[in-house]
Amino acid sequence: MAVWRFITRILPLVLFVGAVDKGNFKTCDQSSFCRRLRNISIDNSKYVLDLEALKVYDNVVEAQLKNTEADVTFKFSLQALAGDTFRMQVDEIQPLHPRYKVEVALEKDPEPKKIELLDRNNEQVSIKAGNNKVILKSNPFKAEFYENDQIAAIVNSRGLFQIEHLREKPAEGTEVEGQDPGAWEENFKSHQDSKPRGPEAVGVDITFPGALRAYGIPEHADKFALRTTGKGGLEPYRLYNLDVFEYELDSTMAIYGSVPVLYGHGPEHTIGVFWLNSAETWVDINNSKDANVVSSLVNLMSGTKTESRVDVHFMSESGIVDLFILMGPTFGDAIRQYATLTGVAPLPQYNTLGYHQCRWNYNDEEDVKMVIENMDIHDFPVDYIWLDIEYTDGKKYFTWDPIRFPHPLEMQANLTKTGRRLITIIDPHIKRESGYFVHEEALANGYYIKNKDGNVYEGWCWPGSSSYMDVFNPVVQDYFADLYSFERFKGSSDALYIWNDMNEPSVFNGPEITMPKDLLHYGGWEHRHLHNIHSLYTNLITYNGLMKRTPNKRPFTLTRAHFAGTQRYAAIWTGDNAAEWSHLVASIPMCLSEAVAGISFCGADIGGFFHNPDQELLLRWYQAAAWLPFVRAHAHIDTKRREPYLYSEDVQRRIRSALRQRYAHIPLWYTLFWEHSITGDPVIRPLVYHYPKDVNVVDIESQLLIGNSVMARPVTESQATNVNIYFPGGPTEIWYDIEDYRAFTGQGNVNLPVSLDKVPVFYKGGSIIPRKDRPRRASTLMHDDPFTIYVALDSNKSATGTLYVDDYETFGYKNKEFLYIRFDYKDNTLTSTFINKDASYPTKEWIERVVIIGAPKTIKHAKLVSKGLGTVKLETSYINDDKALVIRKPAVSLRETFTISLV
Ligand code: NBV
Repeated sequence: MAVWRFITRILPLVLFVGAVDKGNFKTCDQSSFCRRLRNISIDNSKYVLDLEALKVYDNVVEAQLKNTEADVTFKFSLQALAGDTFRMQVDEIQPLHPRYKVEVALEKDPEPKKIELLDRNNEQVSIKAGNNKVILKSNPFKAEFYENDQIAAIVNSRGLFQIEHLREKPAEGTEVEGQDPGAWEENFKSHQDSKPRGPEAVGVDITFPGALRAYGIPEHADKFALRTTGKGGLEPYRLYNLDVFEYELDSTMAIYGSVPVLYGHGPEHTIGVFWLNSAETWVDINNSKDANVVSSLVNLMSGTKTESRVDVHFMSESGIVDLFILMGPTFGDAIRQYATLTGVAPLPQYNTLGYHQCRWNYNDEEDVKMVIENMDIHDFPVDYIWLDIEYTDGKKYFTWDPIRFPHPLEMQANLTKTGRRLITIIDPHIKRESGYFVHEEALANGYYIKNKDGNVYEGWCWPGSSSYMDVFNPVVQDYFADLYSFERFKGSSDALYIWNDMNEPSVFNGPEITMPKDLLHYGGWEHRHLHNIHSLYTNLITYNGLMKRTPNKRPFTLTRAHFAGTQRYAAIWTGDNAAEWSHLVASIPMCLSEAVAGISFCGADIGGFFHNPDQELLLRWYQAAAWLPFVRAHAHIDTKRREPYLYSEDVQRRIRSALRQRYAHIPLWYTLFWEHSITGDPVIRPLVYHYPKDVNVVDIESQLLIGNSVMARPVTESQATNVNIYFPGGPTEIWYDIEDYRAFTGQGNVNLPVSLDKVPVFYKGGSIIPRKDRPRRASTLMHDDPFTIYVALDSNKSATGTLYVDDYETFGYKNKEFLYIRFDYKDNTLTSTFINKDASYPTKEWIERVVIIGAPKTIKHAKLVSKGLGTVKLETSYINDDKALVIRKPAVSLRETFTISLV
């Protein structure tokens, strides 16, 4: 019976290949709380801040906030935090039930900052913290945030603030005037949500005066710049971690991840808001540029020029109001302020930045061996091979299929011999099968999530009937983490890392393919309160498990679902995309949105997960993916095999060259990941990040910056013969094509011809880029390889850059075992210095070559001076029509500082 149900009801759903079935997912109008909050009338706020009793302490302002309509009083606090951030919280004074406060997303308790009272009267109170000022207005309540006396953000500007107090359920049959029919019970398709606590939604609106665009709130398969939503128009952006089969592009629908941070950006400043809430959330955006035609006409006729602004409205089903205002003033500052709160990605192993070969599924040990052998025969670099769900014994995680994978340890040892590693999938559903040790232990110890009636919850997923560990329970967290130990996960070795899929969590027969909201978790919380942080706990557990298993190796986990703070534990990918050009296009804005939301380690399935890409699409996908942080090819079980060696010589050559470009630049990626781990700076960046005053870049999402030195404009159009590229930075900025060193000077659009071999990528004049140009089969075999240092000169004939090296896999760097080097080029001389003078690492790496792009044309030779080598004359020669000068064999070790002067 169960099998029959699976075949008839669930399988078609899962293997459904076509457009997304939108009917499986709610619209705002089908969700009672979204309906309620979206219906609040504008400019009619009922909230009043009691200024009389307001108290200003060292770091916090405390007051009471009254909903005058409902006659309920709340506690309000505004805290100033280190790093130009404010935190506004509103909670009930004595709630009927406690309201959920998200803790796990924050890395640590934020550090407070001193507040100064500037002024107070009956209508408003002004305070100051650093360069920022806040004016709290009483009636109606508003909070205005000023950055250096310039208005930057206004909370409750349009009066949409709301916190629904918890209340007793009205007796059966009592009509409550104006109450939404779904307030105490809600149905969606065949699912009923019992909503025992009734209405408990929270919402807030924020206006960014002067802003041109808003960015952030991933994950959506949408544009990088957020679009205007609104009644009768686009649905609000939804944040609710969901497994959406064949998700639709250009859509505000929720998909796998939810990161509730958003930036209002204008030429004057970029201000962020982080809405810390783990419940289902919807966000309306209103950009003044999209104001209706009538108001534009009125403005035109009356000659008034309304200032640009962006209004946003966050609406969540439950929780407290917990809003951080990141005062910038630059985009970089705001992102760093966000990183101070939610943390950064720890330095990954070098090899994780290489190429990952995945497919659902590699069939058996022989298949794995053959794939790697073929990659070697055809000279494709690869660092990781991945196993999807079929490696398990009947979808029982932490086991191996005894027929297809009888010798997992031997398989891993063989991979390690060639410098490769393995990644296996671990999903959160646990097969309910007697004799399966994980299920038996979880059942016996009460580790599973419960139904609303207190019994163990059963859902349907890959293994059929499944239950799910309550990852919110600290005891379960320890237990689950321990499953990653060698003793528990038999057949695993330290060459094995983890892929956490389906952790939204995906439940095939649940409402919206996830868990019912009234399930019960540890501490009595309903699933509705925590849904969006479920995956964060699964990742934390995996991270802790791998750390415990192999304490001196940096863990690697890939996760599908994610939330604010995921970057501390895992990399992400954009889930089940499709083999279509439009999905290739979307991979760039999707990863850029994640990067500004703190999650830089992002990539998309190369080739597209569903369907079969043609050769051109596959090739262009490799070329584009080589310039995103995480590079993995992956494909659905029903697709044709598509390992790169299966294609024509021409396609192979081009894919090989794309992957070699990637491998050559891993030192740059690795240095950027190091810098991210120190500063929080994103590894990839939209143009607007570095060129905030240039209004031409606010919508550019086909180009991206890797750090501040490389700009890529992957070809994502079919049969392209040319592409349009915008060169930012003004008339003196120079961008050099990285292949032929052609210089593009001055700001503006250029139409560049492209062949199938061409990937338009540019070094910014003024940058120094470290590369390893010797091709190898895996990045682990490149550890000792020498560097080529590319110096791309700016209009002043100078440049600067950094390089970070260490043992590339352990935590030795925490004991100062690394070299962090700065290169400066000025007055025809390249100099290296150590940034961290107290750090050292006995590296064998050395400098094999220096390429100076845009060098003067009159150089005869070069002279190296270092302590170890003394003074050495070096040969030079010009290449590419004298566009660059090569300095041959400086042969200086990275361990010593040096100067090389052109003579
Ligand atoms: O485990 C199978 C797949 C996996 O290959 C894919 O990458 C995930 O996003 N998984 C989803 C389950 C279902 C796919 C229809």
